[in-house]
Amino acid sequence: MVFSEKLLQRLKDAENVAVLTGAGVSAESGVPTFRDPGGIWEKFRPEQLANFEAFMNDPDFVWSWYQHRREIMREVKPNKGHIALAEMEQVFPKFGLITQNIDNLHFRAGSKKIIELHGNIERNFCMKCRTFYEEIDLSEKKVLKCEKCGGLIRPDVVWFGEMLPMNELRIAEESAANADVFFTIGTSAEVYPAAMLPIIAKRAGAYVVEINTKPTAISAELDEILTGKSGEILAELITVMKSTRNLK
Ligand code: BJW
Ligand code: ZN
Repeated sequence: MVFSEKLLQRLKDAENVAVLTGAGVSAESGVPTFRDPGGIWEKFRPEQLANFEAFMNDPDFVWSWYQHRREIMREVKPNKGHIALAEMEQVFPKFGLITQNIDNLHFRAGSKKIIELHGNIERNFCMKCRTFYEEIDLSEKKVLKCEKCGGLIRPDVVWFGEMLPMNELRIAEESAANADVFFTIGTSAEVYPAAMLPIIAKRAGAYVVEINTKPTAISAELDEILTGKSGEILAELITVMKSTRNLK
């Protein structure tokens, strides 16, 4: 992969780098994406499962779908892309890793500061008394009831029509607005407000780079498009970043 002179210069000078990741970053680990063929949503539209009404209509069905995804996520490992992003945190004085993913793979790759916009699949809470439950037993195929109050337990993820965690969204918007270079990686940029972040960065003067296997809803608005698998591109990019900044 050839990186442009402009990108290399921007990275050499950058103090502040921010990254938005989506499901594509975990694809090379074996986690299905949402909107690609063979993805999680192929049989069901996102709105059919990842929303409050779907859960209330058939909690066991939606719960078993999350259990299935937990099974996949616990079996897979971080890939070269997650590892390169964890290393990038050490390269730049200010680095913001913003993820839409709920799969814990950035954490497992060693990233320390992660802004999780859509929650985390390993956290669950009672909808009635908000007691939190972690490390759910994967053999529980039927929705769990709270030990304290009998309320339904749901995953601590953000469904359609729900607000994103306010603090995380504020930090993400600030990181985007302050970035010298902003990467949007492995996301179709179809889901808002996350898809606004690269645009916020662009309007505030950042050099905005997309890494994806194919064009997205916002490609035309960005500065540079790197087409290919994010694990491969990020592994090359971190090597170049370290050498341009004289790091080992
Ligand atoms: C690779 C690769 C490789 C593959 N290497 N790349 C403004 C305008 C229009 C609508 C709205 C708006 N503001 C809000 C809305 C409504 C809605 C929305 O955005 N709808 C759109 C669909 C139009 N947003 C919301 O409801 C949000 N809440 C909100 O805004 O609250 C305020 C509000 C409330 C009520 C009314 C109005 C406002 C909440 C959104 C929550 C999204 N939740 C999900 C589920 C999380 C839990 C779970 O996982 O079960 O989050 S949906 C799903 O999509 C998940 C993802 O994080 C999210 C984004 O998907 P992502 O990561 O981009 O994956 P894919 O599959 O789409 O793309 C993968 C990409 O990777 C592809 O491009 C591939 O090419 C690429 N790829 N292999 C590199 N190896
Ligand atoms: Zn409870």
